[in-house]
Amino acid sequence: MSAAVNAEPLQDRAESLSRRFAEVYGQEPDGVWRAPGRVNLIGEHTDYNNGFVLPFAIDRSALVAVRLRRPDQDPEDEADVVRLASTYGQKGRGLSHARFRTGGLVPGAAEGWGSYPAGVVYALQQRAGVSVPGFDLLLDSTVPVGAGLSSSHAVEVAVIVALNDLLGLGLDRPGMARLTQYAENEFVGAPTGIMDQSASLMGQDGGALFLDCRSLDAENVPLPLADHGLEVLVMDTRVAHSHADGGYSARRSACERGAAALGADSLRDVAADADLSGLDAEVQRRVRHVLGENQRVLAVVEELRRGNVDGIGELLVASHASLRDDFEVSCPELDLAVDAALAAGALGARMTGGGFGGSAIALIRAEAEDEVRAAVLAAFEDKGWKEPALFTVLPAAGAGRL
Ligand code: GAF
Repeated sequence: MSAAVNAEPLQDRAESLSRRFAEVYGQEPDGVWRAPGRVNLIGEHTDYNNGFVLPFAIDRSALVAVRLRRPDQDPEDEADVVRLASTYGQKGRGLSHARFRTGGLVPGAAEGWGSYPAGVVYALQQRAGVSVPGFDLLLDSTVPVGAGLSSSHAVEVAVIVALNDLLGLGLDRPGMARLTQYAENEFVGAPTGIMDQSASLMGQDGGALFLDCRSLDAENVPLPLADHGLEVLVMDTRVAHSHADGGYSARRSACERGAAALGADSLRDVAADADLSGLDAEVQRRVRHVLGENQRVLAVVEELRRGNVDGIGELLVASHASLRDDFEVSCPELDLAVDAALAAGALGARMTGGGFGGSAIALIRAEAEDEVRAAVLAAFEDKGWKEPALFTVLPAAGAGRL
Protein backbone atom coordinates (compact mmCIF):
# COMPACT_ATOMS: atom_id res chain seq x y z
CA MET A 1 0.00 0.00 0.00
CA SER A 2 1.34 3.43 -0.84
CA ALA A 3 1.51 6.03 1.91
CA ALA A 4 -0.74 8.83 0.72
CA VAL A 5 1.11 12.09 0.41
CA ASN A 6 -0.61 14.62 2.58
CA ALA A 7 -0.93 17.66 0.38
CA GLU A 8 -1.42 20.04 3.29
CA PRO A 9 1.57 21.95 4.73
CA LEU A 10 0.29 21.24 8.21
CA GLN A 11 3.29 22.30 10.28
CA ASP A 12 3.45 25.66 8.47
CA ARG A 13 -0.25 26.20 9.03
CA ALA A 14 0.07 25.28 12.71
CA GLU A 15 2.99 27.64 13.27
CA SER A 16 1.32 30.55 11.56
CA LEU A 17 -1.90 29.89 13.50
CA SER A 18 0.05 29.93 16.79
CA ARG A 19 1.70 33.23 15.88
CA ARG A 20 -1.65 34.74 14.96
CA PHE A 21 -3.18 33.43 18.19
CA ALA A 22 -0.50 35.28 20.18
CA GLU A 23 -1.27 38.50 18.27
CA VAL A 24 -5.03 38.17 18.82
CA TYR A 25 -5.06 37.08 22.48
CA GLY A 26 -1.66 38.27 23.75
CA GLN A 27 -0.73 34.76 24.99
CA GLU A 28 0.72 31.59 23.46
CA PRO A 29 -1.83 28.79 22.79
CA ASP A 30 -1.56 25.52 24.72
CA GLY A 31 -1.43 23.71 21.38
CA VAL A 32 -2.87 23.30 17.90
CA TRP A 33 -5.24 20.49 16.87
CA ARG A 34 -6.36 19.38 13.42
CA ALA A 35 -9.54 17.66 12.20
CA PRO A 36 -10.13 16.76 8.54
CA GLY A 37 -13.23 17.05 6.37
CA ARG A 38 -14.40 13.93 4.56
CA VAL A 39 -15.78 12.57 1.35
CA ASN A 40 -18.02 9.55 1.42
CA LEU A 41 -16.94 6.91 -1.08
CA ILE A 42 -20.26 5.08 -0.69
CA GLY A 43 -23.01 4.46 1.90
CA GLU A 44 -25.29 7.48 1.75
CA HIS A 45 -28.21 8.05 4.13
CA THR A 46 -27.44 4.72 5.73
CA ASP A 47 -25.80 6.04 8.93
CA TYR A 48 -29.01 7.10 10.71
CA ASN A 49 -30.50 3.75 9.69
CA ASN A 50 -27.80 1.95 11.73
CA GLY A 51 -26.23 0.79 8.45
CA PHE A 52 -22.81 0.75 6.78
CA VAL A 53 -20.75 3.65 5.42
CA LEU A 54 -17.35 3.95 3.72
CA PRO A 55 -16.09 7.55 3.95
CA PHE A 56 -12.51 8.77 4.06
CA ALA A 57 -10.95 11.73 5.82
CA ILE A 58 -9.42 14.17 3.31
CA ASP A 59 -6.29 16.29 3.14
CA ARG A 60 -8.25 19.44 3.94
CA SER A 61 -8.77 20.24 7.57
CA ALA A 62 -9.84 22.60 10.33
CA LEU A 63 -7.10 23.74 12.71
CA VAL A 64 -7.78 25.19 16.16
CA ALA A 65 -5.25 26.86 18.45
CA VAL A 66 -6.57 26.75 22.02
CA ARG A 67 -5.57 28.13 25.43
CA LEU A 68 -7.51 27.20 28.55
CA ARG A 69 -8.18 29.95 31.10
CA ARG A 70 -6.05 29.78 34.25
CA PRO A 71 -7.31 31.00 37.63
CA ASP A 72 -3.89 32.54 38.39
CA GLN A 73 -3.55 34.44 35.09
CA ASP A 74 -7.05 35.31 33.85
CA PRO A 75 -9.56 37.70 35.46
CA GLU A 76 -11.86 35.85 37.87
CA ASP A 77 -15.06 37.02 36.19
CA GLU A 78 -13.86 35.56 32.89
CA ALA A 79 -13.22 32.05 34.22
CA ASP A 80 -16.04 30.59 32.08
CA VAL A 81 -15.75 32.91 29.07
CA VAL A 82 -14.98 31.36 25.68
CA ARG A 83 -13.59 33.78 23.11
CA LEU A 84 -13.60 32.56 19.52
CA ALA A 85 -11.92 34.06 16.48
CA SER A 86 -11.74 32.69 12.97
CA THR A 87 -9.85 33.42 9.79
CA TYR A 88 -12.27 31.08 7.99
CA GLY A 89 -14.01 32.67 5.04
CA GLN A 90 -12.52 36.09 5.87
CA LYS A 91 -10.64 38.23 3.39
CA GLY A 92 -7.00 39.20 3.99
CA ARG A 93 -6.19 39.30 7.68
CA GLY A 94 -9.83 39.74 8.72
CA LEU A 95 -11.29 37.72 11.60
CA SER A 96 -14.81 36.86 12.64
CA HIS A 97 -15.48 36.72 16.37
CA ALA A 98 -17.92 34.98 18.71
CA ARG A 99 -18.19 34.58 22.47
CA PHE A 100 -20.17 32.57 25.00
CA ARG A 101 -19.97 31.43 28.61
CA THR A 102 -19.65 27.76 29.49
CA GLY A 103 -21.77 28.34 32.62
CA GLY A 104 -25.52 27.87 32.05
CA LEU A 105 -24.99 27.09 28.37
CA VAL A 106 -28.23 26.26 26.53
CA PRO A 107 -29.02 25.72 22.81
CA GLY A 108 -29.38 29.09 21.11
CA ALA A 109 -26.72 30.72 23.35
CA ALA A 110 -24.28 30.81 20.43
CA GLU A 111 -24.96 31.40 16.76
CA GLY A 112 -23.24 31.01 13.39
CA TRP A 113 -19.97 29.10 13.48
CA GLY A 114 -19.75 29.73 17.24
CA SER A 115 -22.51 27.15 17.70
CA TYR A 116 -20.07 24.35 16.76
CA PRO A 117 -17.56 24.88 19.60
CA ALA A 118 -20.43 25.78 21.94
CA GLY A 119 -22.28 22.59 20.94
CA VAL A 120 -19.21 20.54 21.87
CA VAL A 121 -18.99 22.22 25.28
CA TYR A 122 -22.72 21.59 25.76
CA ALA A 123 -22.35 17.91 24.85
CA LEU A 124 -19.40 17.47 27.24
CA GLN A 125 -21.42 19.05 30.02
CA GLN A 126 -24.71 17.26 29.36
CA ARG A 127 -23.50 13.83 28.29
CA ALA A 128 -20.09 13.39 29.86
CA GLY A 129 -20.57 15.40 33.07
CA VAL A 130 -17.47 17.49 32.34
CA SER A 131 -17.10 20.93 33.88
CA VAL A 132 -15.53 22.90 31.02
CA PRO A 133 -13.57 26.04 31.91
CA GLY A 134 -13.39 29.08 29.63
CA PHE A 135 -10.85 29.13 26.80
CA ASP A 136 -9.60 31.17 23.87
CA LEU A 137 -9.69 29.63 20.41
CA LEU A 138 -8.52 30.63 16.95
CA LEU A 139 -9.86 28.66 13.97
CA ASP A 140 -8.55 28.29 10.46
CA SER A 141 -9.86 25.77 7.92
CA THR A 142 -9.23 24.60 4.37
CA VAL A 143 -12.46 22.56 4.17
CA PRO A 144 -14.69 24.57 1.83
CA VAL A 145 -17.87 25.79 3.56
CA GLY A 146 -21.16 24.45 2.21
CA ALA A 147 -19.54 21.97 -0.19
CA GLY A 148 -20.91 18.94 1.68
CA LEU A 149 -17.41 17.96 2.86
CA SER A 150 -18.22 18.24 6.58
CA SER A 151 -16.70 21.63 7.28
CA SER A 152 -18.80 22.04 10.43
CA HIS A 153 -18.06 18.55 11.75
CA ALA A 154 -14.35 19.24 11.25
CA VAL A 155 -14.65 22.26 13.57
CA GLU A 156 -16.55 20.23 16.19
CA VAL A 157 -14.05 17.40 16.04
CA ALA A 158 -11.04 19.74 16.28
CA VAL A 159 -12.59 21.29 19.41
CA ILE A 160 -13.41 17.98 21.09
CA VAL A 161 -9.95 16.47 20.51
CA ALA A 162 -8.39 19.69 21.87
CA LEU A 163 -10.55 19.68 25.01
CA ASN A 164 -10.09 15.93 25.44
CA ASP A 165 -6.30 16.43 25.52
CA LEU A 166 -6.22 19.65 27.54
CA LEU A 167 -8.68 18.48 30.19
CA GLY A 168 -7.30 14.92 30.25
CA LEU A 169 -10.76 13.45 29.66
CA GLY A 170 -9.58 10.11 28.25
CA LEU A 171 -12.45 9.90 25.75
CA ASP A 172 -12.05 7.33 22.98
CA ARG A 173 -12.80 8.02 19.32
CA PRO A 174 -16.27 6.40 19.15
CA GLY A 175 -17.15 8.27 22.36
CA MET A 176 -16.08 11.58 20.82
CA ALA A 177 -18.06 10.75 17.67
CA ARG A 178 -21.21 10.21 19.74
CA LEU A 179 -20.65 13.44 21.69
CA THR A 180 -20.15 15.55 18.56
CA GLN A 181 -23.25 13.97 17.02
CA TYR A 182 -25.15 15.02 20.15
CA ALA A 183 -23.73 18.55 19.75
CA GLU A 184 -24.93 18.67 16.16
CA ASN A 185 -28.38 17.22 16.90
CA GLU A 186 -29.21 18.93 20.18
CA PHE A 187 -27.31 22.23 20.07
CA VAL A 188 -26.86 23.11 16.39
CA GLY A 189 -30.24 21.57 15.54
CA ALA A 190 -29.23 19.44 12.53
CA PRO A 191 -30.68 15.88 12.69
CA THR A 192 -27.59 14.26 11.16
CA GLY A 193 -26.15 10.79 11.66
CA ILE A 194 -22.69 9.74 12.88
CA MET A 195 -20.71 9.22 9.68
CA ASP A 196 -19.02 12.58 9.26
CA GLN A 197 -17.60 12.91 12.79
CA SER A 198 -16.45 9.29 12.68
CA ALA A 199 -14.56 9.83 9.43
CA SER A 200 -12.87 12.92 10.84
CA LEU A 201 -11.95 11.12 14.09
CA MET A 202 -11.10 7.64 12.84
CA GLY A 203 -9.81 8.17 9.29
CA GLN A 204 -6.47 6.55 8.40
CA ASP A 205 -3.87 7.80 5.97
CA GLY A 206 -4.32 5.95 2.66
CA GLY A 207 -7.51 4.15 3.64
CA ALA A 208 -11.29 4.41 3.79
CA LEU A 209 -13.24 3.86 7.01
CA PHE A 210 -15.65 0.93 6.84
CA LEU A 211 -17.96 1.76 9.71
CA ASP A 212 -20.86 -0.14 11.18
CA CYS A 213 -22.99 2.78 12.39
CA ARG A 214 -24.80 0.61 14.94
CA SER A 215 -21.77 -0.66 16.87
CA LEU A 216 -19.22 1.91 15.60
CA ASP A 217 -16.93 -1.03 14.83
CA ALA A 218 -14.49 0.32 12.28
CA GLU A 219 -12.10 -1.22 9.77
CA ASN A 220 -9.51 0.67 7.78
CA VAL A 221 -9.88 -0.55 4.19
CA PRO A 222 -6.85 0.21 1.97
CA LEU A 223 -7.55 2.74 -0.79
CA PRO A 224 -4.21 2.84 -2.64
CA LEU A 225 -5.34 5.25 -5.35
CA ALA A 226 -1.86 6.22 -6.55
CA ASP A 227 -0.73 2.57 -6.91
CA HIS A 228 -3.54 2.12 -9.41
CA GLY A 229 -2.95 5.43 -11.19
CA LEU A 230 -6.28 6.68 -9.85
CA GLU A 231 -7.54 9.89 -8.27
CA VAL A 232 -10.72 11.03 -6.57
CA LEU A 233 -11.90 14.30 -8.07
CA VAL A 234 -14.31 16.41 -5.99
CA MET A 235 -16.81 18.40 -8.04
CA ASP A 236 -18.29 21.06 -5.78
CA THR A 237 -21.41 22.32 -7.56
CA ARG A 238 -21.46 25.37 -5.28
CA VAL A 239 -25.19 24.82 -4.85
CA ALA A 240 -25.94 25.52 -1.19
CA HIS A 241 -27.34 22.74 0.97
CA SER A 242 -28.37 22.71 4.61
CA HIS A 243 -29.09 19.72 6.79
CA ALA A 244 -31.27 21.77 9.09
CA ASP A 245 -33.67 22.19 6.14
CA GLY A 246 -36.64 19.89 5.77
CA GLY A 247 -35.43 17.49 3.06
CA TYR A 248 -32.94 15.63 5.23
CA SER A 249 -35.27 15.13 8.18
CA ALA A 250 -38.14 14.16 5.85
CA ARG A 251 -35.94 11.36 4.46
CA ARG A 252 -35.01 10.33 7.97
CA SER A 253 -38.61 10.07 9.10
CA ALA A 254 -39.66 8.18 5.93
CA CYS A 255 -36.99 5.60 6.80
CA GLU A 256 -38.28 5.38 10.36
CA ARG A 257 -41.84 4.90 9.11
CA GLY A 258 -40.61 2.19 6.73
CA ALA A 259 -38.77 0.34 9.51
CA ALA A 260 -41.81 0.52 11.80
CA ALA A 261 -44.15 -0.75 9.06
CA LEU A 262 -41.78 -3.67 8.49
CA GLY A 263 -41.73 -4.44 12.20
CA ALA A 264 -38.07 -3.49 12.70
CA ASP A 265 -36.32 -1.08 15.06
CA SER A 266 -34.28 0.27 12.16
CA LEU A 267 -33.74 -0.53 8.48
CA ARG A 268 -30.54 -2.33 9.49
CA ASP A 269 -32.76 -5.12 10.78
CA VAL A 270 -34.67 -5.49 7.50
CA ALA A 271 -33.44 -8.21 5.09
CA ALA A 272 -32.02 -6.95 1.79
CA ASP A 273 -34.68 -8.92 -0.13
CA ALA A 274 -37.62 -8.07 2.15
CA ASP A 275 -41.06 -7.71 0.55
CA LEU A 276 -41.71 -3.97 0.40
CA SER A 277 -45.00 -4.14 -1.49
CA GLY A 278 -47.09 -3.26 1.58
CA LEU A 279 -45.38 0.14 1.96
CA ASP A 280 -46.71 3.29 0.39
CA ALA A 281 -44.89 4.18 -2.82
CA GLU A 282 -42.69 6.94 -1.42
CA VAL A 283 -41.59 5.01 1.67
CA GLN A 284 -40.97 2.00 -0.54
CA ARG A 285 -38.50 3.97 -2.67
CA ARG A 286 -36.69 5.35 0.38
CA VAL A 287 -36.39 1.90 1.96
CA ARG A 288 -35.26 0.32 -1.32
CA HIS A 289 -32.43 2.84 -1.50
CA VAL A 290 -31.21 2.15 2.03
CA LEU A 291 -31.35 -1.64 1.71
CA GLY A 292 -29.55 -1.53 -1.65
CA GLU A 293 -26.98 1.00 -0.47
CA ASN A 294 -25.95 -1.16 2.49
CA GLN A 295 -25.33 -4.05 0.08
CA ARG A 296 -23.32 -1.78 -2.22
CA VAL A 297 -21.09 -0.71 0.68
CA LEU A 298 -20.39 -4.36 1.50
CA ALA A 299 -19.64 -5.07 -2.17
CA VAL A 300 -17.21 -2.12 -2.45
CA VAL A 301 -15.45 -3.20 0.76
CA GLU A 302 -15.03 -6.70 -0.70
CA GLU A 303 -13.50 -5.29 -3.90
CA LEU A 304 -11.11 -3.07 -1.96
CA ARG A 305 -10.06 -5.90 0.33
CA ARG A 306 -9.17 -7.79 -2.86
CA GLY A 307 -7.17 -4.77 -4.07
CA ASN A 308 -9.59 -4.21 -6.96
CA VAL A 309 -9.85 -0.41 -6.71
CA ASP A 310 -10.60 -0.15 -10.43
CA GLY A 311 -13.59 -2.44 -9.97
CA ILE A 312 -15.75 -0.24 -7.74
CA GLY A 313 -16.87 2.26 -10.40
CA GLU A 314 -20.16 0.59 -11.31
CA LEU A 315 -21.19 0.38 -7.67
CA LEU A 316 -20.61 4.12 -7.31
CA VAL A 317 -22.76 4.76 -10.38
CA ALA A 318 -25.53 2.52 -9.02
CA SER A 319 -25.40 4.40 -5.72
CA HIS A 320 -25.91 7.71 -7.51
CA ALA A 321 -28.84 6.39 -9.53
CA SER A 322 -30.50 5.13 -6.36
CA LEU A 323 -29.99 8.47 -4.56
CA ARG A 324 -31.34 10.32 -7.59
CA ASP A 325 -34.35 8.13 -8.39
CA ASP A 326 -35.34 6.39 -5.16
CA PHE A 327 -34.08 8.60 -2.37
CA GLU A 328 -34.53 11.82 -4.41
CA VAL A 329 -31.75 13.82 -2.78
CA SER A 330 -29.75 14.69 -5.88
CA CYS A 331 -30.23 17.87 -7.92
CA PRO A 332 -29.67 18.78 -11.59
CA GLU A 333 -26.18 20.15 -10.91
CA LEU A 334 -25.02 16.97 -9.14
CA ASP A 335 -26.51 14.82 -11.89
CA LEU A 336 -24.77 16.88 -14.56
CA ALA A 337 -21.39 16.68 -12.81
CA VAL A 338 -21.74 12.88 -12.51
CA ASP A 339 -22.92 12.40 -16.10
CA ALA A 340 -20.25 14.67 -17.57
CA ALA A 341 -17.47 12.96 -15.61
CA LEU A 342 -18.68 9.49 -16.68
CA ALA A 343 -18.98 10.57 -20.32
CA ALA A 344 -15.37 11.81 -20.14
CA GLY A 345 -14.16 8.41 -18.96
CA ALA A 346 -14.48 8.42 -15.16
CA LEU A 347 -14.62 4.86 -13.77
CA GLY A 348 -17.42 5.86 -11.43
CA ALA A 349 -19.06 8.97 -10.03
CA ARG A 350 -21.73 9.82 -7.48
CA MET A 351 -23.00 12.58 -5.25
CA THR A 352 -21.36 12.53 -1.82
CA GLY A 353 -22.87 13.59 1.52
CA GLY A 354 -26.44 14.55 2.25
CA GLY A 355 -27.27 15.90 -1.22
CA PHE A 356 -29.63 18.71 -2.35
CA GLY A 357 -26.44 20.45 -3.57
CA GLY A 358 -22.86 20.23 -2.37
CA SER A 359 -20.37 17.93 -4.06
CA ALA A 360 -20.10 14.86 -6.24
CA ILE A 361 -16.98 12.70 -6.57
CA ALA A 362 -15.51 10.95 -9.58
CA LEU A 363 -13.03 8.06 -9.55
CA ILE A 364 -10.74 8.85 -12.47
CA ARG A 365 -7.49 7.75 -14.05
CA ALA A 366 -4.82 10.31 -13.17
CA GLU A 367 -3.90 10.76 -16.81
CA ALA A 368 -7.53 11.64 -17.65
CA GLU A 369 -7.81 14.38 -15.01
CA ASP A 370 -7.49 17.31 -17.44
CA GLU A 371 -10.04 15.76 -19.79
CA VAL A 372 -12.59 15.11 -17.04
CA ARG A 373 -12.13 18.59 -15.58
CA ALA A 374 -12.60 20.21 -19.00
CA ALA A 375 -15.72 18.13 -19.72
CA VAL A 376 -17.37 19.01 -16.40
CA LEU A 377 -16.58 22.71 -16.76
CA ALA A 378 -17.88 22.73 -20.34
CA ALA A 379 -21.12 21.00 -19.32
CA PHE A 380 -21.80 23.63 -16.64
CA GLU A 381 -20.88 26.46 -18.99
CA ASP A 382 -23.29 25.12 -21.63
CA LYS A 383 -26.09 25.33 -19.09
CA GLY A 384 -25.05 28.82 -18.02
CA TRP A 385 -24.61 27.50 -14.43
CA LYS A 386 -22.12 28.72 -11.87
CA GLU A 387 -18.65 27.25 -12.43
CA PRO A 388 -18.09 24.26 -10.14
CA ALA A 389 -14.93 24.03 -8.01
CA LEU A 390 -12.87 20.97 -8.96
CA PHE A 391 -10.04 19.49 -6.89
CA THR A 392 -8.56 16.11 -6.06
CA VAL A 393 -8.43 14.73 -2.52
CA LEU A 394 -6.36 12.04 -0.80
CA PRO A 395 -7.33 9.80 2.13
CA ALA A 396 -5.74 11.42 5.19
CA ALA A 397 -5.29 10.57 8.85
CA GLY A 398 -7.99 11.37 11.42
CA ALA A 399 -7.92 14.22 13.93
CA GLY A 400 -5.13 14.86 16.41
CA ARG A 401 -2.67 17.27 17.94
CA LEU A 402 -0.07 18.83 15.64
C1 GAF B 1 -24.84 14.30 5.99
C2 GAF B 1 -25.00 13.85 7.43
F1 GAF B 1 -24.32 14.69 8.28
C3 GAF B 1 -24.49 12.43 7.63
O1 GAF B 1 -24.76 12.00 8.93
C4 GAF B 1 -25.12 11.48 6.61
O2 GAF B 1 -26.43 11.18 6.94
C5 GAF B 1 -25.04 12.07 5.19
O3 GAF B 1 -25.53 13.39 5.14
C6 GAF B 1 -25.79 11.23 4.20
O4 GAF B 1 -25.17 10.00 4.05
O5 GAF B 1 -23.49 14.40 5.64
